[in-house]
Amino acid sequence: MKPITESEALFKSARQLMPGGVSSPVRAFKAVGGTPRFICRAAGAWLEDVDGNRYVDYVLSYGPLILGHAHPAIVNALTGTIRRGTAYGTPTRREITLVRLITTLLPGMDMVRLVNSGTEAVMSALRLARAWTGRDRIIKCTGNYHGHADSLLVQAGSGVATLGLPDSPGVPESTVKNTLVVPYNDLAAAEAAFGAHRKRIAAMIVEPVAGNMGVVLPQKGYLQGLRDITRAHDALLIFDEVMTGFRVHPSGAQGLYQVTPDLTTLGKVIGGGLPIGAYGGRRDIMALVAPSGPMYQAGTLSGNPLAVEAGIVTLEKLQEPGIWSRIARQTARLARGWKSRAEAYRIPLEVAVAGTMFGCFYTDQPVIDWNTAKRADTTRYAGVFHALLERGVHLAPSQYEACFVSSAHDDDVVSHTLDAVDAALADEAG
Ligand code: KE4
Repeated sequence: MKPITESEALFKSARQLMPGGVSSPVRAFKAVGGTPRFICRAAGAWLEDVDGNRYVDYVLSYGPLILGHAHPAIVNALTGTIRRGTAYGTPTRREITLVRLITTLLPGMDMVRLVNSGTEAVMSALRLARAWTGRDRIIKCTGNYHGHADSLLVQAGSGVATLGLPDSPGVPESTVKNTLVVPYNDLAAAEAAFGAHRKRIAAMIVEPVAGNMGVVLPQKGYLQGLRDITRAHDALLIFDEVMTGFRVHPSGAQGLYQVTPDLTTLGKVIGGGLPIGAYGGRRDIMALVAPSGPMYQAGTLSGNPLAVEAGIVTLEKLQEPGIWSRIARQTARLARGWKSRAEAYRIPLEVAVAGTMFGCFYTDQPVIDWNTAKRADTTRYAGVFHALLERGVHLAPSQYEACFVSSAHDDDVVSHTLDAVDAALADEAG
């Protein structure tokens, strides 16, 4: 590794101009310490920083780049598209193509509205659920992250149903008084919440595979249980598949677990690395969305030609025989290799694999929710993070994120990674 003098200098300048020197908090390395690498180019599975160091990338912009960085098909498509303009503020043919792909691939989506981020998709889906049911309250799970909309910045609470307390200054108590919080993977708590707030709950929103407390899989029957409970209480079930969509399965978590939500939110992969989000679901519910119905939601750059084109190319490529399953196989190989090397060094490690994403917890306890996730050894996570960074492997700078794999992560890249993991764990074992 070359000295990271340029990244250090740029980080110093950036902190003068941007809060924490970054455009999104997790990138500032606060959870792991040290200096974030300023990246200047990327291709395939590889990043290059401003000091000329190269890294195999498992962040992939926190999920979107399932085909790897600068995939030629995306670069070519965008080069052609940009010559025809960047945004028209009008309907376009290609929005129909992208939305038709999404509705074909995801069982729960008959109709879709494109927006510009996952946060916007979730905000809109919750407003729609409230409009449809005429109810105000929503339920979310501790440790689930659904973007930074005020009413969802609530991590407080555990146990049964706890009326949310704001988790960020600037979020008025009045905004979160209708947000209930229950533990993930706890059907009894969800049932109790519905019982305690009968007929006042519009929806429960859940990450069907949790990817924002590390990767935590739904226990057997959990998602179907939520489907049954929400239906029994005339509330909507919302799957937040911003991260899991096309990552955990070619048809999302709803395809993998065969549980169909009323509404789904998407982002990341469907934009192929450009800003995008989407919400959608049952046709009768989506008919409420303006201008076909009274529920208002709008966006200047929603459905813009560039993000739509990158999304179409990504989703179409993922349909090519064998592509998605090959990424999943490489993901499984990485997870197996990581686990076996940790065992060899007697380092307690729990690894969760979900299709083309995986997560590592340095703990000897099963991780099923936020309470068990936060028991993992984050100091060890930070140690391994830096040991790998020094060896040219770039993970998310927080235990509470996921690792993502792409079609560009071939056998050589995975072998390079596992060699680095072996050395990093040897360091950790001391
Ligand atoms: P965006 O507004 O960041 O596009 O999406 C918000 C969102 C909604 N739902 C889920 C399940 C998500 O994972 C996200 C965003 N994920 C984070 C990664 N943990 C984005 C990275 C970041 O915040 O910088």
